[in-house]
Amino acid sequence: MEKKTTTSSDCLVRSADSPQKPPPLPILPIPTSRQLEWQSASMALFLHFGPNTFTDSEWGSGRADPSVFNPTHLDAAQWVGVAKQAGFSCVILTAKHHDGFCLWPSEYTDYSVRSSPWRGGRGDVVAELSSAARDAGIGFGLYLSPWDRHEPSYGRTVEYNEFYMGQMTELLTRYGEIKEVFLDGAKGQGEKDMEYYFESWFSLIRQLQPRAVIFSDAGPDNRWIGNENGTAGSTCWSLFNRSSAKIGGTDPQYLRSGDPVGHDWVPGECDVSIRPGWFWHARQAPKSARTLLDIYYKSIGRNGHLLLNVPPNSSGLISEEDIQVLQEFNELRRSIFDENLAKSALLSASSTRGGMMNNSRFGPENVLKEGIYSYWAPEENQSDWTLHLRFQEKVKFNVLQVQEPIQLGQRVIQFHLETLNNGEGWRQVINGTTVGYQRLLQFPMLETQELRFVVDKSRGDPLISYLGLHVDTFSI
Ligand code: FUL
Repeated sequence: MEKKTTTSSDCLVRSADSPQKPPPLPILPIPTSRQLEWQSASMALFLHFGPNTFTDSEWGSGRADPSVFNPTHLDAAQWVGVAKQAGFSCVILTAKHHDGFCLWPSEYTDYSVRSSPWRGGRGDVVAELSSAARDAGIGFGLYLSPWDRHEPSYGRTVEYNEFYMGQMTELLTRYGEIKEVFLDGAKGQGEKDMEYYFESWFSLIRQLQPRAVIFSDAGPDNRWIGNENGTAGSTCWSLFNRSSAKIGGTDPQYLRSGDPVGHDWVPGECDVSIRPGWFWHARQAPKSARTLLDIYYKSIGRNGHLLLNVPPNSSGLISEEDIQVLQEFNELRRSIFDENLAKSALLSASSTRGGMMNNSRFGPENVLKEGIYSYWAPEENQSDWTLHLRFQEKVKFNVLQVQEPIQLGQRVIQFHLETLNNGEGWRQVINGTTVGYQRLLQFPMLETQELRFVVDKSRGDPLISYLGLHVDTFSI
């Protein structure tokens, strides 16, 4: 009998018939579907607006006359248009800030737009903004301050919780879909002592708006990052222990970095204002586009979500100088990230789940496809986890972008990049900790024809869904 020799094309033909290896098991905790949707939206625009806008204050006393609220040119479509053009996928409005003034006509207080001259007392900012956001196809979220300096029942626990939940119900039933409910933990010193019934509030939000993520210092869905300058830790886990956090009193370092052994999935949200204050003040100017780019690297680039505040001014519009900065910020991001130099590389991996010749769906080429649902997975039980990139000619870059398929858990603990230099062999050039939804690393310009991305430590087999090499000539 003639001996049959096997060719590589035989292998491919045979492999096409053999069953596919399924995805690896997740490593818990993993995100819920609403958290996944929120995380992939990446950036939201925060809108601080209310009597403070007209009285040059930040923490209104709750005693400002409602007649101060009179934005003569309010145009919610302009706010939403600015957000959309600058690449933001959601707008979040201060429906009520600490001063207690309601931007919608609440039935539980007369301290609202109803008592103001704006639109003859028949206006509703929440309604105008929610409908503008819907028309533009972007998400809508709300901030309802627990601390209320106007409401007389504040300080009487049961009464105020009833009042607060009544207001929350109005907001979550009148204005269509709500993507995020933002609860801050601020409270002035010496304020009346009282308890907030957070568990009841969260249950109510789940009942009325099951797709909305709930933000607070301690989650349940996303956590405050522990500072108001938009900066996540350079190690940043979405893993967290809710039981170790207290709204209004959590260690900022724990919030910044998360918890590598946390049992809950509570990713960080980085809030920061484009201006020094949260509200608009005539004498304040916006940050530069380059400063926003730096914030982008330290929030989005560290597995965070960026919530950038752009406060409308007293005429009811986002100011021209802020729009200018947002446009520039958008252009900077596009010119850095639209081109991925890794796309011209020949890719290989130390191993591939299901075997290279088995027509595996986990091959290294997946790291060049956008999104987290296609990814490279190594074979099980390996000691080496490497992606190798070879270029036809030398490439130059100074930014690395990496993503993990977080639907299967956050895994990578530590990684590095190494380049092959003529005669000198492989040289480690940059290293980092944690990846998560997205990691961006900046470094001095590198020039090389061969490159390895190596995972040094991981909570299980590492999975990589995207690898980008970019050039940033703007950062200082
Ligand atoms: C804090 C508030 O005290 C600030 O005024 C601002 O609204 C910020 C986003 O949250 O808790």
